[in-house]
Amino acid sequence: MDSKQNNPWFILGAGSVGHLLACKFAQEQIPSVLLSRSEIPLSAAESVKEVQYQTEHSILYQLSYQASGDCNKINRLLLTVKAHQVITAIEEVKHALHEESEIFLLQNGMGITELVTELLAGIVNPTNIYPGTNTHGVYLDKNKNGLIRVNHVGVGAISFGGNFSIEHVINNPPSSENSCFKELQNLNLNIRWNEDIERVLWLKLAVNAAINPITAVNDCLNGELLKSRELQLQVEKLCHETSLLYAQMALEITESEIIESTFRVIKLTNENQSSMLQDLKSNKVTEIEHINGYLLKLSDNYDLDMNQHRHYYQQLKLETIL
Ligand code: KPL
Repeated sequence: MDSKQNNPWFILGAGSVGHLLACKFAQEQIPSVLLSRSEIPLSAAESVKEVQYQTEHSILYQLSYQASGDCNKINRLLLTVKAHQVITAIEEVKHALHEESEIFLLQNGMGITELVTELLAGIVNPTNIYPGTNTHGVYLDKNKNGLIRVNHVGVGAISFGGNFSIEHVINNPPSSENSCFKELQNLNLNIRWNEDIERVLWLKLAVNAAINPITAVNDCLNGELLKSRELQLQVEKLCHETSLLYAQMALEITESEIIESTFRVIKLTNENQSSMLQDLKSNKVTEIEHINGYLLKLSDNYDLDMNQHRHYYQQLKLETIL
């Protein structure tokens, strides 16, 4: 085995984004392992599975899976679980992490960087924690043979940056020579380094806070938001409220930038089901608390009209109870 085989990328969170990354690693013949959240070692049949990657072409990849409890050393981790699963997910892999482990975060919503930095204090060097965000449109289903199918329906981008939750962060991509970041950039997923990742995350939060609840409540693909004037108005109203909040918080992100970014992501991912719609359809907890709920909590500090956010927040809370 060469050193690459001994140093795979681990992906914790075997949902649509986790599987997209695993397929792209397989395409580049870079070893990666999808971690299942389990104590018990996986059987041979569970450890390697054939998965169909679907764009305009269809390719079969053999992906590797391992139980998180069965993994004893993680050098490079991509955390792709949902925001509300971060605490338990970190608990499950903590034993395998060390000072030099490099951790790449891909959650919707804000506050995750601070949370992971705190959970891993004294275990992982905080400068090795890299917040990030994804705009690729991808969803999972099964093909006619029962294989997992990874539908990559919208080519977006992934941005990572330095850990802004700690002071004096050196905002450079991880380990320049022999860089694991360069390996990520080989994945053909438009993976970039961003000097101001915190701003990118705030902007993405605004985008998710408009696209996700509207598509979830109306049970529609992202692209439907362009086809109906009524839905477009809803998008604009949510973006407007978010911009009022950001102005109060002195974030330099304007309403027109939020609206422009939101419609750009809608166009890029027009055939996608938003992650909130996917969660709702499969009876999973949605990220509403970390997206619109998070904005609503922040707005309590100001005298602001956040009626649209409140409306969607309440609707989605209700949908999850029903
Ligand atoms: O982030 C997404 C999500 O669904 O959570 C987008 C980019 C909007 C794709 O649907």
